[in-house]
Amino acid sequence: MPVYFLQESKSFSYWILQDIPGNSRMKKYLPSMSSFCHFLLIRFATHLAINITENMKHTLLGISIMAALVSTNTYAAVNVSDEATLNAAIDMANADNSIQKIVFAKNAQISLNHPVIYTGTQKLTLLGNGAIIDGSAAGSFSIADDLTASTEDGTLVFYTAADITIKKLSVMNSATRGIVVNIPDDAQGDDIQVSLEKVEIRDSALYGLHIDDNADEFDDGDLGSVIGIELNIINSSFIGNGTGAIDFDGIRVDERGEGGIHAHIIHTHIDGNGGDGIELDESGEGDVDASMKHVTLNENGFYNEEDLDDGFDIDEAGEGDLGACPRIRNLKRII
Ligand SMILES: [Ca+2]
Ligand SMILES: [Ca+2]
Ligand SMILES: [Ca+2]
Ligand SMILES: [Ca+2]
Repeated sequence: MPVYFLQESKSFSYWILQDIPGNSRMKKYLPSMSSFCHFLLIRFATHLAINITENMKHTLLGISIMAALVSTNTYAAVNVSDEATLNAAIDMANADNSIQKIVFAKNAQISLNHPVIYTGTQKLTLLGNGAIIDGSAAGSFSIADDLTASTEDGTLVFYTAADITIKKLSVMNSATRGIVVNIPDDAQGDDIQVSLEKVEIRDSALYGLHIDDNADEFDDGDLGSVIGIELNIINSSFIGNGTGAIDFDGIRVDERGEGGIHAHIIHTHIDGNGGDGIELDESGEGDVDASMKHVTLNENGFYNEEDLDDGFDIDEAGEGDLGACPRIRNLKRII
């Protein structure tokens, strides 16, 4: 009569049922499991001597999912609720590429004194659960005599070419840029995907969202990585950013070198930003392909009264094409 046993998979992301001739191997597995799993297995020990019916298999598989959820490798082990736990979670993800998810406490209010910087190489999802991050004390920028501003700071900064997904998170009052994705110059492989759902970036001094694949500090020149950028935004808002200096947009994408920009935005407000509402700036090989549906672009571009900016600005240069839907008016320039 077979005896079934819960065996840890090599990836530690799920568990499988295995037919084992006897239960003597159970103790061998116990030290590598969490205490929660120990408890489950001790309970199962009373059932191991009997043949397991189809219903029991379902029960075991159901509990196996619970086991996966308590595995420390499925997400950072902290429930992010303040600056210390946010930094701890990001530090864990920076050090352990099996951590791909960070979960915030519901409606957490987080004030930062410094930028939070992700440097990992694995894709990462931030589940905000309605949390609000206030970046008014995080980072700084300088303004030159010609009124151009420069900074390396942002409230949330991602130095990575891996996919970034952010859901139900607000970034408010950033002293510099709200959310920054800085793509390494030597990035290889697939395009980076940046996906935002129910994200609000409001009242940043500089850019609200900045995705930067330009090697130049001031985003001049044509040097960038060989990968492109896919930006997907749904049910989000970018409001009141770019009020600290000239030419800072609600959303800014700088793409250089090989690769293009593919931006798809749905049910989103991009309003009241000092520079452009959104600027997609591409050069070198690659296209700009943009679509918007149910998006507002109201009252942007007011900061510099001598050279008003736009709702939607697309720059496509070098080899490649421009495709946009629906019709876009008042394009600032297309090279
Ligand atoms: Ca590129
Ligand atoms: Ca601009
Ligand atoms: Ca390009
Ligand atoms: Ca191009």
